[in-house]
Amino acid sequence: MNYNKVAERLDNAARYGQATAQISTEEKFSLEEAYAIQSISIGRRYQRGEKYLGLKMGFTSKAKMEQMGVHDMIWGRLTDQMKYEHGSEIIKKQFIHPRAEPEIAFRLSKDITDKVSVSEVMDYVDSVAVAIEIIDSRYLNFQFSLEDVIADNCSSAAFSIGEWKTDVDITETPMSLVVNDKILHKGNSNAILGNPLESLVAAIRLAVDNGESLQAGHVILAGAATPAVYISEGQVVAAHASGLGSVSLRVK
Ligand code: OOG
Ligand code: MG
Repeated sequence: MNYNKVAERLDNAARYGQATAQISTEEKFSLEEAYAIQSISIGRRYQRGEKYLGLKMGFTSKAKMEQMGVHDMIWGRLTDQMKYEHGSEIIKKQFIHPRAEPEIAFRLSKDITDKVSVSEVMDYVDSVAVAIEIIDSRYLNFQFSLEDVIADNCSSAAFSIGEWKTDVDITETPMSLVVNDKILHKGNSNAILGNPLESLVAAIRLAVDNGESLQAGHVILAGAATPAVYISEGQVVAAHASGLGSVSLRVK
């Protein structure tokens, strides 16, 4: 398999908002190869000047695994181009078939170079927030294998983070996804691997194992606690988490 070619194809699909066929139906490839392609594809974004902001975890809840028919944890990279301010506008036409999902975000207080345990991980976090993630698979009909979605940087497209808060326990936090003031999905942060801190620990382990840097200020999204919903023009899409408040985006 020509990794560079596949990476270019996925990067272009994201850049120009144009779906492409699944890679795995053309050629089988391994998880390791999928992460190699992701890394090259993200490298193209860095070449264009985008900055690495942190990591996102995927398929850390049953709700998400079942919705997408994929059953293993995945991780991808976040860049500054994906970041939207709370309350800002997101232009649907720039995406293919975007979906929104509610998440918990962690911000690191110090650089991390080694694995950490659940009991010590909060020593490395300065604050937590509610977030909306916009995922936009670059594959036709939002369908993919585990390898496909990893190569596609885990469908990462955009995210918005609410107010950063300190001293909020987020282990069992009711969360919801709200569109035009209507609650479409209710969930709980404990749906994320039983405790979102487990997702953070896993993200750190994966970053350390793969030589990905984690520094003070970097952000980690723990994965959605509920299924994702397709978004359309004119909507206000919000994520809410008890004790963390809300974050919203206007879809144009
Ligand atoms: C892959 C991304 C999964 C999550 O929070 O579980 C993800 C997808 O569903 O397209 O971001
Ligand atoms: Mg997500």
